Amino acid sequence: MIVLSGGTGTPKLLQGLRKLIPDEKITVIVNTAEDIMISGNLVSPDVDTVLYLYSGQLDDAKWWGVRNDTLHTHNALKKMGIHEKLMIGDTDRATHVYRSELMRKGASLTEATSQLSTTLRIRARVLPMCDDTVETMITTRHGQMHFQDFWIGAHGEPDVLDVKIKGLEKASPSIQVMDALGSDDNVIIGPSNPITSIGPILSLKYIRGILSFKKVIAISPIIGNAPVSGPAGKFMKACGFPVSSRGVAEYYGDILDMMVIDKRDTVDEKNFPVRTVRCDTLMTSVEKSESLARCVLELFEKI
Ligand code: GDP
Ligand code: FO1
Repeated sequence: MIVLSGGTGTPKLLQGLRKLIPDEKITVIVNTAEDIMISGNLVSPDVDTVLYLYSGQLDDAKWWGVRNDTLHTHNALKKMGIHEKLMIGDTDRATHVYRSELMRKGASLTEATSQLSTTLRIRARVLPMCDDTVETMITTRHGQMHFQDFWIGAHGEPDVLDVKIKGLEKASPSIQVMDALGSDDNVIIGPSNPITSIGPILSLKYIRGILSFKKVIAISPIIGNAPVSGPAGKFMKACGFPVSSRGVAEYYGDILDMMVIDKRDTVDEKNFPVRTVRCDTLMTSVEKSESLARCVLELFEKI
């Protein structure tokens, strides 16, 4: 099973999926367009969330960082006048240092992630979507800024005029991503931000073409006219899509075989661009994540 993931909604689903399928049977292709250098090391928030989930370290109250992490280095740097954009926990920073040291010695992000997975005894295959540098840039009336400056620095508050993924035109999926897609027919697009988490993966060359030959089921991250959390609504509006499950289905287009929408969703299913199935998609507990994952797995039998 292949799962396309960002750093919050889909990891919640993975938490349930791993109760039903052994980790070694899962390949997670993870967005890297929110990656950022902090104090000389590469932070890959979505990849790290997935790694921490599978290694049992994730702070699943925030869905980023390590549970009970300390901030000694971050706070010491602050006293020295270095204000890091992201609050980096000490154990989390060790991951960034380990990754960046490997990369400084010539490893790709994919190779460094594989080493990290081995070190953390992770059996799922966690694949960054690519090894090229890609950056999500948000345009507001104050100008263009990095996703993390918009989301953390500006608290996600400014109106969004446009979203651009810098570097995507020159980026390619890694060989490992291509191999994984070549050897598995079932793909779940998790309930992640369509524009900034799934969009970058789908926009890489070859990906849409390959997915059109696969069984692809997406879970909508939008219920009614709002995302469950985060800035997806603002981003969809800025990109010209309705903020609804229909908007998500229109954005994903004809790669989809089915879309799971929430049982409470008020969307009109008449002339929906793809076959829909209703489930409880609000994953407020591991049990609810598992039951959504079970529903999705059963749907693959019906395609
Ligand atoms: P990010 O990388 O932190 O932005 O995380 P993702 O892109 O993976 O996830 C963010 C998206 O997950 C948001 O658009 C939310 O609406 C969606 N989301 C979060 N929790 C849930 C949930 O329990 N159910 C559904 N359906 N969507 C969720
Ligand atoms: N999100 C915040 O809102 N504030 C933070 O200080 C913060 C630090 C941080 C450190 C490491 C990491 O992997 C993620 C972190 N996040 C933080 C989450 C991150 O900004 C975004 O939510 C993700 O990029 C979205 O996937």
